[in-house]
Amino acid sequence: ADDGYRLWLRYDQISNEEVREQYRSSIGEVVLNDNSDTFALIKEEITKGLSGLLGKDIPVNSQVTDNPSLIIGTPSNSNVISSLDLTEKLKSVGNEGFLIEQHEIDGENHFIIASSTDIGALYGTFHFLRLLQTHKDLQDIAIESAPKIQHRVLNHWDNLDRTVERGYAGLSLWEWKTLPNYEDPRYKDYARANASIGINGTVLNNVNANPNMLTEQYIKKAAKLADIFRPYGITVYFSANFFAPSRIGGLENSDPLNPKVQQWWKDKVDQIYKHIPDFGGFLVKANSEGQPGPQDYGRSHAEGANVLAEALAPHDGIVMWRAFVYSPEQEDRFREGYDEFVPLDGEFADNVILQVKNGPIDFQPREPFHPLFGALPETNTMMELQITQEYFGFSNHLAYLGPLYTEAINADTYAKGEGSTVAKVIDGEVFNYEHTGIAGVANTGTNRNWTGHPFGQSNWYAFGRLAWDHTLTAEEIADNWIRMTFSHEQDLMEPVKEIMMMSREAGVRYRNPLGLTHLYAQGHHYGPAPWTSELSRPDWTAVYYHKADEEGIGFDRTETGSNAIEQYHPPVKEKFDELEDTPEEYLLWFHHVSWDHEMSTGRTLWEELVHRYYQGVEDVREMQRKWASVEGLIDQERYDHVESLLEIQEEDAIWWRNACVLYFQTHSGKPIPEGYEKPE
Ligand code: GCW
Repeated sequence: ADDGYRLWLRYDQISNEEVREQYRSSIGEVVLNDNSDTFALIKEEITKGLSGLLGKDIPVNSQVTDNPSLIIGTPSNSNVISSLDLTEKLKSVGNEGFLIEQHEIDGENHFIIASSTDIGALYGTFHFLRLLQTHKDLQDIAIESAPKIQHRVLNHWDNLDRTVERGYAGLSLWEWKTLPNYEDPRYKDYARANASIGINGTVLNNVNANPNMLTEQYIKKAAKLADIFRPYGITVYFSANFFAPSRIGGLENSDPLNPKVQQWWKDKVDQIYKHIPDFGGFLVKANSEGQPGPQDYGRSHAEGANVLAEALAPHDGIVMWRAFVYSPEQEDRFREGYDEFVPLDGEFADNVILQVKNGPIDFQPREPFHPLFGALPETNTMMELQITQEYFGFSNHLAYLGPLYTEAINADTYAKGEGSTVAKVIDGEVFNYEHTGIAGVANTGTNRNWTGHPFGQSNWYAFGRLAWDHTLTAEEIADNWIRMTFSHEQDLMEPVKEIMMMSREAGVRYRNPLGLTHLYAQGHHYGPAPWTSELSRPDWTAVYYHKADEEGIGFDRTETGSNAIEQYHPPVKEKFDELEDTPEEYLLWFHHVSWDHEMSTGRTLWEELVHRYYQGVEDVREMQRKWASVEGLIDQERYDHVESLLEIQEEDAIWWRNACVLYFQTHSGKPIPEGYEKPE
């Protein structure tokens, strides 16, 4: 049975004989010295990978025999690597980067994977195996690879009782009750999967943080995980509850300006480093959705963050401070992150990184980029993406998020003129940030296949690949993932790639077309409830976001409305200011538009809205047809699983369409245009 546990690291024998033979004849042995924990893992991985893919055991030696060899090493553990003139190149790829090259040594052509560090060599090994898994030609290979972003971290919204906030793939992977004694083998598999895509950090617990995470008991448990993750290059971080000093430390308050509180954080951090010498630092959600923070004492976010930063600085730890703040009093939630944090630019300590969600609201199927990107020249700024599908049908729906991620990171902020993309902001290029980072809210859990939906794996994969190299396209990543996860057959590749590439837009169409947003049922965020108007907070209702009335629909964020567009640099601001210049995907994000407004298709806005909702359902049906065409080309287990989930997705798409169309019709008062089946 194939339950998908192996993720993209499958290493089944390459069925294309020509390709297999080429690899077999050019790799006669592996040469390495397994004198460190990481090199022991490299040996394990390459042995497993080559014997699987090539269908033949490849010997591992510590010196080159006369075979064509694959030499893996660093200048300090390999004579061959140190004898080649790689110093400059190795320097330029840095601490985590690597080189993959072919060299003639004593008349024989050998491959080398070289790095200045063990971890770099591990990344190079995974990259090399990926080349084989995707059947790349190795002749004259010359790869220099280095991550563009320093901190590539998963954020687990895992609670200490093992429930996972917005988790749809079972329980938390961390078995707190049996740690630190029992090492679930899955911990290692988790680390390996992350290392294979370049993820180098993990925040173990939910940002809605239980203060107990910072007690000695949990620190010791986490230390065990850190020990397992370390040789894979993965650093452990904790989410910290800002009131920990008073909640678990016995102090009177948690005021960041209270010297006792400051001392408490220093002692706490020292204690953590005793158990986890390479601890990464804290992630903090403060004064957001009921979480405590410095504002409870009249202090600013910077004053709060800096106390933690100061405690961490001597250990080279960092604080990832979230910018996800909004309050019910404000007229436009869109504006709040920017309004709150831009005045603090320059006040944060050097080892603080502000963690900003990709869009200004909350991980919606489509958002314009967050205006904080490009607005903080003096504050390290990292991006937070959501891998778990909170607003995308949980693990029931197929939604490949590669296109969402690339849309967000390739958006141009114009902060320093054209080409100041979000990618270049977060990789530090635009403002010369000292620390750079990208975070993904994990979609992993104890499900046999890790992510619930078999295609959920592709989002974890895409996040990691983009975190390493944001110049990759969503399509290239999908291509690699399909080859590694399913197979290389054209008849499978084509339709599956098409399904993936259309799936995100389909999800936008049947939920929130034309820039509508947040029409979800409150709380669970699965199904539609565009009619919600009376909740404990106005900014959690749907009517707050769509503002539909008899005249039209959409949120006016121009000068006549909340003027949120002023937060963007020109010409982005001008583009969103003018109804005619606003791309239709973003239309209702920025304008309240008449139902009769003529769209580029010649349809009225009302007709276009209806059309898109119907199109979304048709897209899902198209995905079903394409999936049906691959039956027999992959194992039946995964085929059936996806097929059943697509049935649910079709039903849900119809539910969304009908709910939204019928509800908006109560405002537009217009008939469903001819030719569409009647919603019920
Ligand atoms: O997306 C919203 C979620 C909350 C989450 C919050 C956040 C962890 O609905 O569940 O809390 O965002 O990002 O802090």
